Amino acid sequence: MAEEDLARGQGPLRRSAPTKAILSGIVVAAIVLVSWMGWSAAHEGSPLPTGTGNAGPAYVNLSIGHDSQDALSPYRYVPANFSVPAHHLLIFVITSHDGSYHRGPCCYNDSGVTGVLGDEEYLNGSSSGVSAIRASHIAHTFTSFDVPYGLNVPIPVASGSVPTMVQFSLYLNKTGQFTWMCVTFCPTMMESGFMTGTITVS
Ligand SMILES: [Cu+2]
Repeated sequence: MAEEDLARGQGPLRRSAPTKAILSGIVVAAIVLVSWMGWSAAHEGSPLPTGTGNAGPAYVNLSIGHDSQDALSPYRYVPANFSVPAHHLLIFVITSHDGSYHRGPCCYNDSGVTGVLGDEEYLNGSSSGVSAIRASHIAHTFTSFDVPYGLNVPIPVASGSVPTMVQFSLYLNKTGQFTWMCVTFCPTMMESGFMTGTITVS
């Protein structure tokens, strides 16, 4: 066999090493990518109702009475269970369509805004906050005795067909699962998935 043929014959063998290295590299990269995607999915938890990227504040949009066809809708937060990032400015926006007053003879002072930045809530896009809602104007509350600093945000009664929009901000810096609830005597008070649920902070 001519030297040239030998060289040609060995050619593919000589080229196989870098080809294998490239293929191995591609396989390793694919495994790393797939693993990373799996890890990301596993660490995402339930998605926020809406949110921004990690750089900005995270928005949590909750609504009450969102479905006019559902008789229990005025007595249900949607979603009731959700996840938020820890160590992040959280901006909650609760839109309530419930026009009825439910406070009743509740044992808890649900009028004051506590446990949120400035201890104030902002109504209907106003830039001035309020620190309490008159008891006779409360439809529901968003309350947690469970989060590190306690939390109480009264949701005023909506007027007619115009929903009430309540905005407040806070940080939740302890990870884990925390229970929130509505402490007014509304028809589904303390019912899981309606007027109580879980905030997962991770
Ligand atoms: Cu309620």
